[in-house]
Amino acid sequence: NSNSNLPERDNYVNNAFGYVKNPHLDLLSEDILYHFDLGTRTHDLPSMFGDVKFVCVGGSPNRMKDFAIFIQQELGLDGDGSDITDICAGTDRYSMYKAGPVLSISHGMGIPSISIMLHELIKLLHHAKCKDVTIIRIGTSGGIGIEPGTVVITDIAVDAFFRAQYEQVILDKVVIRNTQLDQKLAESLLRCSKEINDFPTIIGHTMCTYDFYEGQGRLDGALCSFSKEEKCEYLQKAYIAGVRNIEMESSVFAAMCHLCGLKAAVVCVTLLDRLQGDQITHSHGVLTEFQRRAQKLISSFIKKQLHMC
Ligand code: R2B
Ligand code: URA
Repeated sequence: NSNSNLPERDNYVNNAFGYVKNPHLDLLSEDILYHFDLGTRTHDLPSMFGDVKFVCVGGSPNRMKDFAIFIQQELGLDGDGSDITDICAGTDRYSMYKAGPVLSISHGMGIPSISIMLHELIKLLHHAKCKDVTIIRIGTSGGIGIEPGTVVITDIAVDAFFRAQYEQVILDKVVIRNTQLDQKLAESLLRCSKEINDFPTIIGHTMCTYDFYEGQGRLDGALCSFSKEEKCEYLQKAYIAGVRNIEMESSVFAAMCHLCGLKAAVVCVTLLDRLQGDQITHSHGVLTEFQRRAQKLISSFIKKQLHMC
């Protein structure tokens, strides 16, 4: 049906040449990673990033800086945190920090923002000749029917109709992409959390939406055309479909990592239970402690992978 506008399944050949799947890239004499303010002519990407084994991404620049400083301490690396500086300081689109084999990058909010970051990140890993990289999104989310502060490890990302797919518009076609995440990685992360035994952690489906308010069935946006009953009915349906949390990046993250052959996980803490309300009412201190939970889990996982514990 190549001439119709009906959705198509992806038909990428999984070529063996690393993470990028784009024959046109080889024709470029220089590749400028515009939103990172990095490039293949201006920067020695293999020497800057060749040792990267873990990439952690999250929405906020400050949170990703804190995470890099935390990882530097946890891994016992040299430095007191003052040497953790923004590699993308030449642009304020994204921030990037490196602590040994761990790269920590902000991606902003929503699918378009993370998608641009992932294109440039995957090319960066390719140019730097990185191998065996694990990528983890550490995020926040709204829970459904679970205690706020619970960490949800995503098995599959679903859309607003609870379908395990991501629709990418390419030229004038809708292409449907798989949003399955690495099952073994999700289970190792869950085991890690059970060992820490400090906060509740579960595996579940994550619903990825295009908006925080109407798109997540909130009654407290600037616009709302549905009743409280309709909202509750929708969230109950989501719960029955296996959805345990809602956020705004997991579907395209899962789809792109899957197509590029990157081992990927999504680990989000829930800031509230959407069956109880829409506003995030916990104090700043409580929310910060919640966000540290996912960071603790990832740090302990990385240490294990590096045979440090
Ligand atoms: C979680 O939190 C942000 C919205 O507050 C969004 O980036 C997401 O996925
Ligand atoms: N992030 C979201 O996308 N939704 C929430 O409810 C909380 C954080």
